[in-house]
Amino acid sequence: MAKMKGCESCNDITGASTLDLLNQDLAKQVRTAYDRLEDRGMSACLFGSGGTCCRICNMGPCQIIDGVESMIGVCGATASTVAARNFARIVAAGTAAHTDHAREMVRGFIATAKGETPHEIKDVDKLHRMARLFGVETEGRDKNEIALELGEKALAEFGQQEGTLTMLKRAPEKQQEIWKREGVEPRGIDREVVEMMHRTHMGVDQEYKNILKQAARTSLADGWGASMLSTELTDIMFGTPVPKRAIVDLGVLREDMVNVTVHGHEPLLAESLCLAVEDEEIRALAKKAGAKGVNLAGVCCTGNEILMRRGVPVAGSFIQQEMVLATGAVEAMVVDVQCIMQSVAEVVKGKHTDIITTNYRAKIPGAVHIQFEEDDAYNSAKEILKHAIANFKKRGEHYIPKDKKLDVVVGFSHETINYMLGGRFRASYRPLNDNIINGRIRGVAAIVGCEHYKYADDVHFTIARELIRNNVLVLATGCAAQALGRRGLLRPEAAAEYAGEGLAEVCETVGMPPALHVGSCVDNSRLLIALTEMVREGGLGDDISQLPAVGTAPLWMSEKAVAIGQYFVTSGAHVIFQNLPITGSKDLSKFILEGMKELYGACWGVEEDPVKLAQKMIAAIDEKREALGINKKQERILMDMQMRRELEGKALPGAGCTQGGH
Ligand code: NFS
Repeated sequence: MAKMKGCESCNDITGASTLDLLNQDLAKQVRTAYDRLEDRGMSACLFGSGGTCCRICNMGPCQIIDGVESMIGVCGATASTVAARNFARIVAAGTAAHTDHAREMVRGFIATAKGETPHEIKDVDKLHRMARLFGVETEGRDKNEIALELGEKALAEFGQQEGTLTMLKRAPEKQQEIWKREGVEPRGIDREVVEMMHRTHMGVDQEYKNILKQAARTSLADGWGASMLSTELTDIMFGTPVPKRAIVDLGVLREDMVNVTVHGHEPLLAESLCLAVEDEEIRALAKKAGAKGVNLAGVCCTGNEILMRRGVPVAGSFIQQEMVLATGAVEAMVVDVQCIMQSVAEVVKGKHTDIITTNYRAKIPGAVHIQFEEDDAYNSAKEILKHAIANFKKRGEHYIPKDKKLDVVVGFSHETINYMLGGRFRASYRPLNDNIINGRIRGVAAIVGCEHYKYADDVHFTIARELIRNNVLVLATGCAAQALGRRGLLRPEAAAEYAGEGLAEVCETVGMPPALHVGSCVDNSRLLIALTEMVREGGLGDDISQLPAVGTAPLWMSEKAVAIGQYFVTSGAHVIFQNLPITGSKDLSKFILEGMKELYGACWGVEEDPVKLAQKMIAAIDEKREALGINKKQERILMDMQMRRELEGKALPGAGCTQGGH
């Protein structure tokens, strides 16, 4: 295994446990993405990085140089057209991934309502709220009956051809007006992706702003459509997350148990595995194999889903998937869809570990395929676990990092944030808004998305530390949230260690960390709702673009991250990435980095240096504070006893107790 960037101390991107593992001989033999990056020995293609490599027809591929007459496409396509088409296709692909995930969740939700899965409708309050939104009658009806009708209406939104998506109605009115004015209200979820692919086919839409208009519409079909449907229906089915303590660390693997890691995205599989590990037959089989039981641990966003809802520990994020296997202590890595490196099958060669693919849509050479049958979910899950148990006795040389287990507090759904600051009986965002207005909290920043291998620094941590130090409350999702967890920012104690005075005061009083884990990538839709609630609460403007709120997905790797960034921008929130594949066109860059603001009230930003990126986020927040007239240097009002008592009455439910495990 190649030396990782920045791994001289624990000041690295993967945490102390990974460094411990990397120092072991067995890990040194494993080849990871770091090695492959090094072996490639060439820098990334400039045309690809700049967005100006066109391969959508067979007259090319054409490499375009902006402003050079002889270097336009064979068809005449200019740099702005090609870069816009490529950017838009990234948004479409990211949206498609969230859409297919969401569709499976809605289908699972319908099957659950029909009693065809081992799951049940758990959050009846949310079921009723969603039913009202979708015009489903709730009076005198059984929860499964309501869920069935809701599920069918939700499923219809994927193939809908006319009208607009129901969830758009949840947005601030002004946002809805902007979308109507700009003609970007999505009609149906699938329709927008298909139209985006058509319009970027050879010889169709060749005006970059018009292409980007459809990209905006497609992204809204993701954020306010697919992703939001997935989050809400998954919450109804598996429970809306509430704060709980858990562990994010490679060291969660167990010496004395069958280790099964669940990697991917759709929680139907992971939730079924969570039920099946408790099965009598499975327990007995594990015992017979000499193990105390089956230890489930998450990887990537599936990890986030069961971490948030069940407190199941997370072994590693995207960047650590190969390292989890390098321990030699995993009996099976069970995967479904998205963010699974093909190399995992290579890493386990010669080891007792099996990679088990479970979804007909995602197979990997060298993996064992056991189809997860949704209509027989429990037995499918048991079959997968039996396969893993059979490997336990074959476990050979292995190493599990010890004593470095990092505690986190997770489970900050948008409802939790509501209760947390507003109290159980007066749930509201008022205290958050008040603390922003009085300056204790400067603003809110979302740190979301992936990780990758290109940067030496601990980018997520560096950005978060800078924000927190400057009294900006951080909301994190996806692998970024896990990265912050590994570096200790998801503990309530981190407020005293890292936060500025005002933010620390609020965090300490409520008992919350200065960075809140809000969920998986699909759960970025929770942030849209949180922003909407802040607008609705009043005092911070009448649309999302006026809020002192900003987002980043610095280490974006997947196309999904760009779709997410685009739906935030189209919803009025400024978003800064470390890079975007648009630099090959001046016009397109100008439009994305400035012009979009005129249309949606927000635009993209790019900054490679993490500290400068954080400072730009703070500057964007200050600009909003200035416009709202709340940026005046306020005399510091220290909380008196009365104020403290009021907030303490709203102390975070569960944050102080241990609810980890399953
Ligand atoms: Ni998001 Fe999740 Fe991680 Fe990136 Fe991949 S797991 S859905 S895409 S890498 S955050």
